[in-house]
Amino acid sequence: MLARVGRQRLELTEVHRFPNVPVRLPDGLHWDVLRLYRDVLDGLAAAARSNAGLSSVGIDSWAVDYGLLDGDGRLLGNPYHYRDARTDGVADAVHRKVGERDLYAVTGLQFLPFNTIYQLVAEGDALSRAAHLALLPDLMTYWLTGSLATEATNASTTGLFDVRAGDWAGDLIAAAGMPTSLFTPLRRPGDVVGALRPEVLDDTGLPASAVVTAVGSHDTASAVVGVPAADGRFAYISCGTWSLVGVELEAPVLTEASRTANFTNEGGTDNTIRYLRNVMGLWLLSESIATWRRAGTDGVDDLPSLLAAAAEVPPGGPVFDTDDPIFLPPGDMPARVEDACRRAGARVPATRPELVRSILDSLAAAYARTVREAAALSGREVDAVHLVGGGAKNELLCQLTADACGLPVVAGPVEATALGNVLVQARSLGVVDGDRWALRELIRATQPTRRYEPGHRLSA
Ligand code: LRH
Repeated sequence: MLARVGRQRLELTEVHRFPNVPVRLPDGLHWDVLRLYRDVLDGLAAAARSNAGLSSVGIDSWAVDYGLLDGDGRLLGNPYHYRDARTDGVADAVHRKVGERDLYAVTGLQFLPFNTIYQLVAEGDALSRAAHLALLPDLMTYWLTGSLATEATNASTTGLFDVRAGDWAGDLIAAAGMPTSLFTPLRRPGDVVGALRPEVLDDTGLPASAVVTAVGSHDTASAVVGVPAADGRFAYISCGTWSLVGVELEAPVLTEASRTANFTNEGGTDNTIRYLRNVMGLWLLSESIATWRRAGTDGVDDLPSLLAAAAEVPPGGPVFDTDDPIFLPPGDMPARVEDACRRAGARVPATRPELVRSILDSLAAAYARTVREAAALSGREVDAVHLVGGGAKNELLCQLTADACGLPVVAGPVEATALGNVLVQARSLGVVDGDRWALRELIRATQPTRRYEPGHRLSA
């Protein structure tokens, strides 16, 4: 995404889009990380072609995943995908060494079986060959600049970060049996990382004056900056593959009630806390469509028609628990949804539109439950829900969410993550100034949103 930013100006242009296709190898499910880096370079080259004066680059991605580097900075093996099964059962072994209560008291992190701490333990001997851990956006930053460090918002998703100190949790790292030397110094959103390597300038045509600037490199941290709220009385749903549902706080909530409700305290930009839960998200829908595509079913790539048909399905249909971990791995999603409906004692969806509607109804119910819990556990009053990310394009989901929450839903921007990313860069460069509310005001003034009131019918 190429951005042009000024005090009254915020424009995004998509210059390069590429698929991120995981690869199944004999040893498990991996990201194709060199392909991703190649596409990052191609994207930067496209940006350079459309703007000769490009001044800064900021990188964000999904959380928790990493590459391991040796002492010379060489990548040891291809990074694993967090949906790989190698972490099955690992958490129990870790919790026998460090109890869940103790983990939560330090990290404030929700339990997800793929948190970095469990993935690192699953590495076994491979870990002893590694000198450094590089979370994926930090790996890209390292390849672009030669500078290796860990951006703090993403570090907060590892399960090895002390949320109150805002630093690596040394005692916990030692208790989990890992060398502290694996973890590189932290950088914060807004820090200038440095210039691009000469090979990168060659490959992309970017000017030597361009720098890489640290942003909220956890995509959700950037997305929350990109929420166009005017005051703190909002909940957000950052809605893409995952739906991250919660509120923004000034301090973590580390109570036992919060732990048992599995709420997370992830680090935000400007020393905020993203108090949220992971809801399974549009993965349920995208993996259903992928399953139908693999089976050669006609018409499954026409999402607008599928959603229009789902909107015609009468309300009150089957609802299931979207948080069931059976939905995590890739594979036959419709079969798992049908099974979950059966186990919930609900009718099994009989058609594709019914199955899509069941997914959206179930997600909306999960969003409403999570917004209510986030407000209750944090004491934060919420009078609007901001739904940002790709899901903001899904009118049916937005309306069902407003209905289920009993609150207005403000949908958009779709590109909240990119907007949050570039605004933190622009502030670091002195192009804009002010706190996160000033950044959000610029988003409100420049980006369209759509408001959904509870109880309204969608017009065709
Ligand atoms: C969303 C996200 C989420 C993490 C998951 C791995 O893209 O970063 O916040 O929990 O991916």
